[in-house]
Amino acid sequence: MRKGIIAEELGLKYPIFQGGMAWVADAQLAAAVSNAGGLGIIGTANADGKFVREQVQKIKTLTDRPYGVNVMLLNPNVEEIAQVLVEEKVPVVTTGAGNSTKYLKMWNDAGCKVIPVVPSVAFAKLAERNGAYAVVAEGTESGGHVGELTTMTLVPQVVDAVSIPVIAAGGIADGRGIAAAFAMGAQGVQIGTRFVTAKECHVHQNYKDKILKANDTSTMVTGRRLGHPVRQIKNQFSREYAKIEYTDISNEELDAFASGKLRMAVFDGDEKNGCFLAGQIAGMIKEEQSCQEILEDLWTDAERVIEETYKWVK
Ligand code: TUI
Repeated sequence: MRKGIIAEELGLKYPIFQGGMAWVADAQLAAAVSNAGGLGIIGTANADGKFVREQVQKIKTLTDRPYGVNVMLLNPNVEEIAQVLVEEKVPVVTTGAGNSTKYLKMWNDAGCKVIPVVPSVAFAKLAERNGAYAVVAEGTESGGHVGELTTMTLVPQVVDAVSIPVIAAGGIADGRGIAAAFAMGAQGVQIGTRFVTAKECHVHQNYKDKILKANDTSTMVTGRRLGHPVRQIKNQFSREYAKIEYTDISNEELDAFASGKLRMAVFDGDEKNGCFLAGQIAGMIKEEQSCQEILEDLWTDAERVIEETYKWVK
């Protein structure tokens, strides 16, 4: 199968991005994905500029292939990080959880290819107007911070609304998802949850096991009241949060209740108190594999699906 324009322009073997997952996607995971022919993306969550510079310098020692850095726009250190990415001449910058307008020019001027993650047509058009290279249209099936629209409805509407390339995300973990994304007009995909279980991913084994044991209804969304809906695997933490979310608890107390819980999941594997971000497709992921195995498997599976589905229109 031809790898397509976006992969050619970015210098990738496969048009497959690894999501820049908060506290999960470090330089080690991103380098493994880039070395295997996808686009590895370092997640920066709430980190500071120093941490991001160290991660970028580390990935430069681990791979000669293109890579990206995701900027979480709710991060109070975003200005400092934006500058680090310019100084380090990061090839691809993706953004999430907010409006990237303020930073697009400085990153474009520095030669970074900027690819905002968008939850709606309006944000996709805004990104295009401001000079984005492409957009990731991310459906609510995703793990972590989510919008309202599904991948099935969002991707074709974004494809129709903009002329820049569209990458589909949310609910994709195998060749069927990739084939569906191509059918909807996307030129590539971004995958998160499946890479959490990658052998090169450093998360606590309990986090991987939660995904490997999940089924189709294992995730839920909390945080709508504060305007930051987050999809995660159901556990004691998510149930307790849901129980208090619409009581008379103050916003500050609610925020404090969730603070640090993702790190408890990632680093301590705290099954009761941790917040295990994962997408709705977690139920499909049944084995730990290397990044190379994941990418090869995804691509051969997509080729097979596309050949087989042709019979339905012949
Ligand atoms: O960003 C993500 N996923 C994330 S970020 C994250 S860390 C976090 N920490 C604390 C609170 C919330 C999150 C974990 N997972 N995905 C990309 C994404 N961006 N999905 C949806 C959006 C989005 C939402 C609103 C993009 C733009 C947007 O604009 C709203 C506005 O008013 O600017």
